[in-house]
Amino acid sequence: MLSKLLKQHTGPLTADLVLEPGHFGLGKVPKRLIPASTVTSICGYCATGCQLKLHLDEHGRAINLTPQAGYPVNLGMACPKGWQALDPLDSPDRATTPLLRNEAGEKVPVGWAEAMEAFVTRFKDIKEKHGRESVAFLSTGQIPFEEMAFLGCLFKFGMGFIHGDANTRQCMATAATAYKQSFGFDAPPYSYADFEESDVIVLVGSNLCIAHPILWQRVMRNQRNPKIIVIDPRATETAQAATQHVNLKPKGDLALLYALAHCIVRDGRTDAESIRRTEGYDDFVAFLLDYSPAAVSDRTGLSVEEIEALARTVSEPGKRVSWWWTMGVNQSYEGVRAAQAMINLALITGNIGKPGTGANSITGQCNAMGSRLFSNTTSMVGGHEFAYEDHREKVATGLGIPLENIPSDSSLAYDQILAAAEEGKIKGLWIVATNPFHSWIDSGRLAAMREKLEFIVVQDMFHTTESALAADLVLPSAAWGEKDGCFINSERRIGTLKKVREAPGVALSDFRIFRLIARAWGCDELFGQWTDPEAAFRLLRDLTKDRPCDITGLEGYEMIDRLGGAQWPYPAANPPVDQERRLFEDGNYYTPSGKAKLLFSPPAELPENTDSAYPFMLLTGRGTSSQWHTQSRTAKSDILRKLYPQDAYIEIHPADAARLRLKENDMVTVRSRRGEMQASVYIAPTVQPGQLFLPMHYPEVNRLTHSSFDPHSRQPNYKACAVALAKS
Ligand SMILES: Nc1nc2c(c(=O)[nH]1)N[C@H]1C(S)=C(S)[C@@H](COP(=O)(O)OP(=O)(O)OC[C@H]3O[C@@H](n4cnc5c(=O)[nH]c(N)nc54)[C@H](O)[C@@H]3O)O[C@H]1N2
Ligand SMILES: Nc1nc2c(c(=O)[nH]1)N[C@H]1C(S)=C(S)[C@@H](COP(=O)(O)OP(=O)(O)OC[C@H]3O[C@@H](n4cnc5c(=O)[nH]c(N)nc54)[C@H](O)[C@@H]3O)O[C@H]1N2
Ligand code: SF4
Ligand SMILES: [Mo]
Repeated sequence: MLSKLLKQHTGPLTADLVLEPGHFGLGKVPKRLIPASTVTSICGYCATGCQLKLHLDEHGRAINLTPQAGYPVNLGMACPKGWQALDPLDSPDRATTPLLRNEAGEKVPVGWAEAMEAFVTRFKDIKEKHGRESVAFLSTGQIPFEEMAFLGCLFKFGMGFIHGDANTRQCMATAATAYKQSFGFDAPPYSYADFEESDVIVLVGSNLCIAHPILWQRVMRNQRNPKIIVIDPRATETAQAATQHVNLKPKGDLALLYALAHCIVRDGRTDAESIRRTEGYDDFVAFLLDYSPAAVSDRTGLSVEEIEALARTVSEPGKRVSWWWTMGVNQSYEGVRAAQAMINLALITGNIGKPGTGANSITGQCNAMGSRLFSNTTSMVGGHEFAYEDHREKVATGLGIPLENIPSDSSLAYDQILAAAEEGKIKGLWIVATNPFHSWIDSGRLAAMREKLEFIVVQDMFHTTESALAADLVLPSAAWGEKDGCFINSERRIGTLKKVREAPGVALSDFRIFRLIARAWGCDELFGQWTDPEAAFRLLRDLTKDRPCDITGLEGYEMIDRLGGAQWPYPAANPPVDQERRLFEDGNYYTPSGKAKLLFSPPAELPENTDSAYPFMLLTGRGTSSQWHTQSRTAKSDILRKLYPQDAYIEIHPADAARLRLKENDMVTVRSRRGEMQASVYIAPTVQPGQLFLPMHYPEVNRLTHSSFDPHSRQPNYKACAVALAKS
């Protein structure tokens, strides 16, 4: 039944399909129901960044939507989440008023004045007693970047704290770090057109059909009869639809990618011109000597012949090869080096800066790319660094904020913030548009940590998320559709979203909440220019001058819409003309030398391997195209709810199921060293023997996962831990 469900709902629905006359049996639409007008908005779920056309009634309220036909991203398509994007707005679970925990421990509705007083009194009190390192924020990749920047600037430059990180750490930190180290700036080089212009498309740890269905449609539009290779331990929907599935062992990627480079160098299938634009080639060649196909065969689970053949395919002279990766790479204890191993392959074979090529990280959340440039967490707002004095001076001048307010210290990373909370060093936490009590790795630790925290504020559109339930103060926020701003998609395209609904009750946009907080904290004179999202956009735009992400040529929201979205860079000095652009066509990178760096290190051991007590390797990830993360939104749509299994299920190989005498739908207990959960059995050869797969959308899943991190990016290793299975 499950596979049938998955099959039904992986593909996109097109406007034509759904708007076919009489499709809903309505016949002719009565005149009075014809919407008064339409506006466009970028979808608020994934980083594909599809544009939707919202149909408004005569009061300007969105009553329906269709995908936008001419937009260069989605070309008239949307996936089920996009089609149902308005549904969650009407949910009875919406947070409609601030809620404050009283002395009896109950959360009671309060007005904004009382909420602000509690926020300021409690956090100021903690700061006075314990200093500027005692409160942290955890934010998101899912609100407009004007709001993210406001939060980051308010917290660090206005309220005077240091530590803040975003849930992009769970998601994109590896790609961001890999690009920064290799190219000198966090710069995914591609445009979606490259999917259509490639001869060999290699998807590594990416289930595109489920996670980015519209990008899969872009692959399907490729007229070059491409080879589509999926490197994934699971036979995912994408692997099944590809021309080749490379069924490697979990975390065999780094060894495999080095072996591919070994063969390519050995056989002289390199590109001398491209290598001249790199640093470290000789050391890389020496390093690769140890990575012959035979040497990595065990580690990867692949035969020498398979590896040799793959090396030939990804280095065929005259062919355009593109590398694409997502969470199967990023969420690993050695994700940065694995990402860089793909960057290295692209560089040594000359597959960069040309149509249909690239080492391309596909982002996750609608505004993960906005978070990377503007959240003021790991990097300073506008693509700057806290550590550089000239960057601090530029940001201080640009924002009209005293230089002494700009810290030079970098923030603790997400896991370090939570560890500091466990140790009692961080006493206050402000969680904005993320739900870590469900989504963070080894989440049982958060429940314990909660007891140590003096004050938790959760700012969310719902009061029922796992994190909101744990909060002392809930700040009700407007959602996508109820506010303005911009997102940046995976191919660096900036697009606008629009307010087409009123927020329920007294909920306010995150932007307005930050303005209230600035006033209540007493630092609003620093943020006088942040009057509305578009004013903030202009401030931020001007900050990007002379950075690789320079967007000074963009006048404002109207111009972005007129252009069909705009990829960065878009400098005023030299505004680009093409609608779809890739980086590095001139072979110049953003490093001081202008050359890209070839970076590598030996593969490390799995942080938690299987053993006799915990004999299965647990993989986690996305379940269906209709489920989103912790399900706060997708569970609120009657239509989406019908498209996916309601209760947790675990995928197990038929041989393992037979050995354990398990039948389809049997209930099992899945146990790791950290926690356990119940799930029903789904028997399928999609996983290899000895491996199991759990979709991340069920709250118990992260009770099992193992707290281990990439040393360079500090991204969690969500996709490999040891578990045991027993019939319940
Ligand atoms: N429907 C839907 N779409 C989404 C989301 C959602 O929640 N629902 N979330 C969005 C977000 S934020 C993100 S980050 C993206 C994620 O998009 P993806 O990364 O494509 O999704 P995942 O299922 O997390 O992981 C991808 C694959 O990695 C594989 N994998 C696991 N371990 C390894 C390994 O060691 N090596 C390799 N090569 N592969 C491995 C898994 O089997 C899985 O098939 O999706 C975005 N799109
Ligand atoms: N085991 C396992 N765990 C994983 C992963 C995995 O593959 N396996 N993937 C990881 C990845 S890649 C990601 S990105 C994370 C996602 O993890 P989370 O970010 O925790 O997941 P979401 O459910 O998207 O949470 C977003 C929250 O913001 C709220 N919200 C939505 N819009 C707004 C708004 O405009 N304003 C405010 N204030 N709130 C809003 C939603 O109601 C929701 O509570 O999960 C990670 N966790
Ligand atoms: S593919 Fe992503 S951006 Fe496009 S409609 Fe679906 S969720 Fe929205
Ligand atoms: Mo993500």
